[in-house]
Amino acid sequence: MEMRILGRLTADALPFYSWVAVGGAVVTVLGFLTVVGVITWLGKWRYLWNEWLTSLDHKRIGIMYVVVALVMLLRGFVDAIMMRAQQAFALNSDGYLPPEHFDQIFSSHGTIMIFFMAMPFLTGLINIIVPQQIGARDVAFPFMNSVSLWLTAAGASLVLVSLVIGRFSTAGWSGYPPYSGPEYNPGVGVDYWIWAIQASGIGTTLSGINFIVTILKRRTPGMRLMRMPLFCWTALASSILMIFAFPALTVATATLALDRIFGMHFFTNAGGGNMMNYTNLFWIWGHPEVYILILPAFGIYSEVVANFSAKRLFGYTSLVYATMTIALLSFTVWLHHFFTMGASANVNAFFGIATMVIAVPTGVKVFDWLMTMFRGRITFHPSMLWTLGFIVTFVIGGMTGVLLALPPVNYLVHNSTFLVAHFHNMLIPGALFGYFAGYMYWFPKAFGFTLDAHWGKRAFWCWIIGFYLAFMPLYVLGFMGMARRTEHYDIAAWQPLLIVAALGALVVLAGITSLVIQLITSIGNRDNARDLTGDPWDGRTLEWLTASPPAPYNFAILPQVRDIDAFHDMKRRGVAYSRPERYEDILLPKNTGAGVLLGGLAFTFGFAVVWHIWWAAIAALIAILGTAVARSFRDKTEFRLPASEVKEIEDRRFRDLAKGGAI
Ligand code: HEM
Ligand SMILES: [Cu+2]
Repeated sequence: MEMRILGRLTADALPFYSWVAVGGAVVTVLGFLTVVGVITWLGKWRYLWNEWLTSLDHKRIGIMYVVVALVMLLRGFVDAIMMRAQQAFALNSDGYLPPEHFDQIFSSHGTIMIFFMAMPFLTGLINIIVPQQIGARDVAFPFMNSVSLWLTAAGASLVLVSLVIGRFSTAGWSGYPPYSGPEYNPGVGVDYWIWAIQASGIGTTLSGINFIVTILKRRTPGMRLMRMPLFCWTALASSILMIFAFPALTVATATLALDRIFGMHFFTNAGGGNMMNYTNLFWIWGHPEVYILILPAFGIYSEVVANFSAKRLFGYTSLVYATMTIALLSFTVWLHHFFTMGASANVNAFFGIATMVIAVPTGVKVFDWLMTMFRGRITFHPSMLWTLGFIVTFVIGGMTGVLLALPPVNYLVHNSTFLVAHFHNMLIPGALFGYFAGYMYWFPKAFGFTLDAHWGKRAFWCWIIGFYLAFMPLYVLGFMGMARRTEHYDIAAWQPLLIVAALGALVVLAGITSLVIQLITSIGNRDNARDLTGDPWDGRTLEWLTASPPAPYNFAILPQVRDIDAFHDMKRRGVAYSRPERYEDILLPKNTGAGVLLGGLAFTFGFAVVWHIWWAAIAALIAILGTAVARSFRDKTEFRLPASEVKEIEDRRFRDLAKGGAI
């Protein structure tokens, strides 16, 4: 065999197979160059490196996670619009996308939306908020936090690079063998997918460990578990799912890689393997994954609904138990993703019933949210609108989920657009609306000024109307027999519905545009929208006690908690803003570039393995080990912020508090 220094990487990797693909590559490269150019032009590289990229501050890491999520949301949405356009036109014609390219697009859309939009969004929000809600100064392992971020960024970069060099997977976001195996997919697409997921999946496992230890060990005095805000509980549940579920995905994709690279037979039936092992492993991760995505959103809705009803959350204890019950049950239902595999009727019945049982704790939650609003003084802040839109829409999605959980019904609509409608029904109003609610609710905490409410409301209305237009037709199309991932068709009755769905996607586009306008106008108007008190919404939980944006240490003095809704309670007792006699030195994590380096090496490793550039892969692996070892010999990982500086920062905060009328 001829050995090539660049493995299988040749000039053929450029995307000249289709003009649309060339366009995608050009936009990606130009976008990248523009960002680099603007930063250079502004002379901001040093600032960016010192203050952000190397930062171990949980708030900055969280913000960077959210930036990744928003950028990837745009990319994932472009994919969605392209698919909607293709299906709207492709009656009795090929449309404008060749099948090969269409398949890459649904694969990258699903992969991006789940792994590189939703996951970083929720991880970012947890990072920014949870330490503040439990009265902590940072997460338990700040360096590991940075490593998680950069592993996620490495994975996202692999997906983006596949647009320019080579191709992405055509095997969908779930990558089932045998189609994703070497026999049917000898190219690089599936490899890009595998290594993007490996990098981010390991990052997520580390985040899960980090959040669990933070929540269990870093709570301020008096913050008992049963006094934690609901967002902390859902973050805890989500993190527990991360550490138990993600390894299954890591193993599934790693063994798939072994089949692909070394010709092993984990999933090839003829070689003594079993492809259904992959499907099982994938969904043993995959079902808990949907709760990893949705539980933090439930937490956000809970905070928002209580805050903007000006009431304590109704049924706090039942919400905690419902959350943990859902987390536990989520491991018992994975087989509902492949009822059609042909397990016995009893097996299918078991998993069908287990699935429906989840509707019970979920119903408890909906009931509690409604009761929280009942007789509350409701403020229609945009975050509250996202929450209300969620409650109504989510109930519909939940009911279609119960339908899908019935094996006989499932046989009829399996892999039809009914399923596509169902899971978007859960993921968009269920998860994404929650992240938007959190984004608009906590934005002032992160940046010190509030977001424009008018554009926030417009964004909401466009998203919700667009959502209904885009996805209700898919329920109908499912009953009409339209399979998911259809590139073109010859059934005229489908087309009107697909055109409505495409129009819906355009309305969502208006929603996304509103979000962009909201951000830009709010930044322009920031001097008039300053949050001087750190408490713009008359908040109830501890994150509103810190300044906006918070000092690097969050709390100069760790707060004493006496009640659920700790901050509300402190305000009521008139002790929220008491000053100590004197301040003490505070230890904070020192910045380090090691996380960025590890992310860069993970990217190099992934890219090298994708293209079979073995020497580079081995070099990257050695460098990763070397960096990890070198870092572990570093003893001075913290610095001391002297009490005098703490006092200066706090003096400024109290001046702002007075100016804002809080004291
Ligand atoms: C914002 C509007 C969105 C639109 C218009 C949209 C549209 C689509 C379309 C047209 C498909 C292909 C359906 C088919 O197979 O026929 C699809 C698949 C998918 N979408 Fe979305 N989507 C949106 C948002 C999201 C979000 C927010 C998520 C996740 C958080 C998501 C996750 C997925 C997944 C996992 C797939 C399956 C991909 C596969 O078949 O492998 N989508 N979406
Ligand atoms: Cu499931």
